Amino acid sequence: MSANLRIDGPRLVSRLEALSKIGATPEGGCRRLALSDEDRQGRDWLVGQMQALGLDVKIDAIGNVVGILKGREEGPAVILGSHIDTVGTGGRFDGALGVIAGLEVLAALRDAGLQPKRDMAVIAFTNEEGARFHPDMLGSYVWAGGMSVEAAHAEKDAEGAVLGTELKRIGYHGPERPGFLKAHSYLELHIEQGPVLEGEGGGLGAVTGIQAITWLELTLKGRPSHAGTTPMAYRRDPGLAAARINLFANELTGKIPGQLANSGVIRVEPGNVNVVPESVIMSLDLRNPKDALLAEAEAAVRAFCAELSERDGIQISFRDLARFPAVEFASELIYGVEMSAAELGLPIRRMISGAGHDAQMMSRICPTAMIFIPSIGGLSHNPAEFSTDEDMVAGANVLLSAAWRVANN
Ligand code: HGY
Ligand code: MN
Ligand code: MN
Repeated sequence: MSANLRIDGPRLVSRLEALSKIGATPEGGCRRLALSDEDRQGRDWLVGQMQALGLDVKIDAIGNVVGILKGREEGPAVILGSHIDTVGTGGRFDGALGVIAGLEVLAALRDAGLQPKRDMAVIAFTNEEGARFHPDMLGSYVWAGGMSVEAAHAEKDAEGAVLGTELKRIGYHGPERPGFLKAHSYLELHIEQGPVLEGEGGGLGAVTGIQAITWLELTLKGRPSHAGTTPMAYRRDPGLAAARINLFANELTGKIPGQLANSGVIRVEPGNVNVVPESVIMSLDLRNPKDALLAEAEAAVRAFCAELSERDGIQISFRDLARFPAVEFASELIYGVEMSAAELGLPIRRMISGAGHDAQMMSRICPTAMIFIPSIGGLSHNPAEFSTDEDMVAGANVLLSAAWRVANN
């Protein structure tokens, strides 16, 4: 990379602030659930930024927003990206940083009058969070050929809204085929979302891969009855069963190395104080760096549920919401990220990602790597999520350097 090529730090920070205003929450975070009006506003803003930069803007059939900078030669593109949708209690940085930094890399090249050998692009993938529609990383999963557009369009949210209908409603059912732009490589800048980097006094992360993830939806059916007159022995209480399952999954995390588990969704019907519930719908988010150990944890949960169902007379059914194996990133790209950090005099250390990312999908179709910056307090999926301007600029400069290298090799 020409030695003094850098991103424009104030422009990066001001673009992030501008996007943060869209779907801003009173607690200081962002709420841009996938395909919501706030997501549409964010997309509209991004398309405007891409057009102002002179990028060739394309929208595909799952709503991925792509801005392309033509290279000198025809061929696969170096793709930068992430997502702009958030969870319900989202922060300002998760996803947004990677899209804004990708935009900034292309702007910096434009400012310097540099045209890469290869095409380069920045993508905002649809529904990375999976907070509204399942699975998570849906837009990049479809882009990578893991799920058909038809199946993705048929997905419904908890209120029964259909993904394809919502996509058309917000005007982002685009004409391009997902994956229309052949990928030479993919790089993603993201906040760490955990406490590791900050705990080590800061510095960047050269991400070597992402752990395996399984999301299950359990439907528990019991028998609604009066909370005051029904003797305990006569009750078939799915609310109690849900609590037992949640506790069982939690206890597994102390028995299976690296195992994580939580239940983020618990919907009780009819949800009246004085009714022993009729049914409960609950989620289980199970993760482990090792596929085999995650499979062991899931098998243990299923066996526990079978026993509980038999003993307590509760019907239990399962539905997969997401199921993605652990991935390892491309060693040559990881090394390139480390080299770029070294050239810039920035400390960096290797680590895997606890969170899922679009890079998990892109690594199915091209060499992929990620760069992390520290999350203050290790917080994310929380309005108080915070990273410093200095770390954002450092991460974006490493992204620029690593991307420029692969766009010209
Ligand atoms: O759930 C995840 O790991 C990501 O934030 N979608
Ligand atoms: Mn993210
Ligand atoms: Mn997230």
